[in-house]
Amino acid sequence: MLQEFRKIISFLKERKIIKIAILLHQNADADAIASAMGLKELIHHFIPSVSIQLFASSLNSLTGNLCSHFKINVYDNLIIDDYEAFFFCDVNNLLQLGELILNQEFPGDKPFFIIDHHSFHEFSERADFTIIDQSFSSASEIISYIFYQSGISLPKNIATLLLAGIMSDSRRFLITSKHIFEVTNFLTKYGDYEQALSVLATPVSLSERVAKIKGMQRAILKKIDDDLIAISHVSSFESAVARSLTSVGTDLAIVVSKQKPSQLRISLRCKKSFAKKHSIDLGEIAYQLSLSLGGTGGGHITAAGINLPNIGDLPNDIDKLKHEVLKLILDKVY
Ligand SMILES: [Mn+2]
Repeated sequence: MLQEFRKIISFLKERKIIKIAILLHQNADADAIASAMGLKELIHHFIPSVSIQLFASSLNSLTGNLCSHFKINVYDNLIIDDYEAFFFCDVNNLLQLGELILNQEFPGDKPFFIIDHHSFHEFSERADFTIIDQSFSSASEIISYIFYQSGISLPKNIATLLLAGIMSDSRRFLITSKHIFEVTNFLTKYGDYEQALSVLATPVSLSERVAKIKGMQRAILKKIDDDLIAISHVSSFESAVARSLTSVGTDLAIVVSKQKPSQLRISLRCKKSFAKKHSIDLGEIAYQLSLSLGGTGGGHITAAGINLPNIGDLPNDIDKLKHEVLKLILDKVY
């Protein structure tokens, strides 16, 4: 990996390239930003005179905080003519760039490189050099591994960012890889682990917290054999409430949200073990129910939602409504 990176550096030096743009996927996440900042630092280590800028068509809400915390500038107005070479970081195709390239010819006659951990895309065959390895849990881990292999020391903020990138994409080490622990250990020599954890914590609004607590208080529990099922109602944040109910131990959580004048949203969450035990797919159940109730619905195996523009024949009284919805869903499960 270090060897491949050295090839890129030699290439940049030979061509006397001094203006580089690092391109990130739309809705850039913590891994995208962190790996790009790490890459920038790495390139600067070998070629101090080069100027490097980060581009993403949009940031996700968490990354906004991350950028202001670490004073990182990410631009959304890329002019290809202004740069001599491009790095794709945490992304390996043009589609994921969103509107960054829009109506511009890419890359023209300019070189570009890809550093990524996502599955293969044929676009990457066009790159001058690639470092693409799906066995790494994040692009941040790839960049950190190059630092680790080369023994280059890291500034504190870069090491902390890379820690945050690794923790974010690995879902706090739920998804691991061959090098993740040695690389993390290496980064903690320079960075601040506690700070990396805290920048990843998303602040939860007061209204969401209130909705969660009310949702818990109003939950009606039903025990069927060893299964614990809960149904509750809130006026908003129904999916967050359903998630909270499963996180405290409910196997299946159903949360209804009645909207004015007669709209109804239903959020469903269940434990993986519950879906497996009953061979169910909540997305499929939501879809089926939405067809019979006259709305839209769908989702995944353990998380789904139903949206009814009109409550129709369902009871208006909230308690009766909850019982009716519970019955409809349980009929699909048992
Ligand atoms: Mn990533």
